[in-house]
Amino acid sequence: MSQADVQKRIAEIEEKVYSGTRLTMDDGMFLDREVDLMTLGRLANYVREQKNGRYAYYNTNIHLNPTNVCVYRCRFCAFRSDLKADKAYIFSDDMIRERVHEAQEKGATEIHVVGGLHHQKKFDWYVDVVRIIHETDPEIHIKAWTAVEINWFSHITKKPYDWVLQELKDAGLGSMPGGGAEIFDEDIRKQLCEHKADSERWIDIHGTAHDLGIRSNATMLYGHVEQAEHRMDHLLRLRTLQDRTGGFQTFIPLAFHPENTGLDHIPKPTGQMDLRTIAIGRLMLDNFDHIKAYWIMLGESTAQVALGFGADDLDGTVVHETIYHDAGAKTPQALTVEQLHNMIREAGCIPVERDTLYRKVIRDGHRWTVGEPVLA
Ligand code: V47
Ligand code: SF4
Repeated sequence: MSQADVQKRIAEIEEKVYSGTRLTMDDGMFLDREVDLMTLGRLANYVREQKNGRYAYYNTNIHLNPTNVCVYRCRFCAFRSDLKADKAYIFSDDMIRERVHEAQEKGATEIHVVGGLHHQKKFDWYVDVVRIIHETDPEIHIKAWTAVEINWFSHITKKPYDWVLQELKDAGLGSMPGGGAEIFDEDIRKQLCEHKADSERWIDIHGTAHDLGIRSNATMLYGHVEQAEHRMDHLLRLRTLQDRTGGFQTFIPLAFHPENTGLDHIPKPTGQMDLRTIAIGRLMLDNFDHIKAYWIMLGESTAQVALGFGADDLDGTVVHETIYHDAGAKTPQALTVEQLHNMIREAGCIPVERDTLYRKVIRDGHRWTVGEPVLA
């Protein structure tokens, strides 16, 4: 493409972005392959400001990975363990209660629960994890179990997804995290995680959850063996489901961390790629309210800069993260609210503490309540 043609095409896309016209697969491919980072950032920041003004959200949360024992062997995963390996662990009921007490002490509004698929545990154990948290603190929002886990529960109980999800909802489940999406393209998925829930199942489970009133997040694992067309296909499949249900809250691009994985010959994605992926996500997912720059995975510096490239959310204080730290993340295990505020203010944004459902959190000493959703 000549330089003049590139400029003409950028002008067409700019026109679409400023008039709120949906971008096509071709537009997305052009953005990914031809357009420089600063142009992507300018356009993505325009959309970000239309949707969220200068607000930048964070939440006060804590992680719980109840077991690392997993039947699957995803090539990108450094977290999983075989049952008999030294690093294998499983939380007892009391350890779960202790984690909830720690969350309460820290004023957390959310507990984020994902883990391995422990083949010796029955579905009741996974339901009990949710039930124990809910009984220990009925106020804390439980964001638990990815679509891969829901698919496993359906497999071991031989019950449909809506039954599994309703059981979990009745036990106290509030919403679902966005993990397990990886890359939807079937060939790439086969190379990464051949046996676990395929993309059709992942999409079906999130659609079923949305129909039951369970909101969820969506992720995309990038920077491994995928190419631009696979990322674009992934984004468009998410956009299609969101058109039908409106149940996704946020999109979280996840940068591949190679250390201790079966793909450790692949270098980590660069800062350019991180920011480009955030910006393209913001531009293509016109029906998503939020784009999350997960600081644990991006690092504080890139996450802060991402607030000017389409992202409006940093995730949270995140105590006890293991999935990324097992895979070589050099970020701290937790950030204080003051550190998050400073990061956000320095980026020229206004910090807003949100709950899992993006409602404003109002604090009075150690107590908290939620207000209305905050959208510009
Ligand atoms: O499904 C695992 C990814 C996911 C690696 O919904 C890796 O708010 C990069 O989904 N390098 C789990 N990625 C984490 C997740 C998540 C995280 C934060 C917030 C939310 C949310 C969801 O982590 C897995 C997989 O896609 N993952 N190993 C790795 N080495
Ligand atoms: Fe198991 Fe999840 Fe790791 Fe895959 S990514 S091996 S499903 S823990």
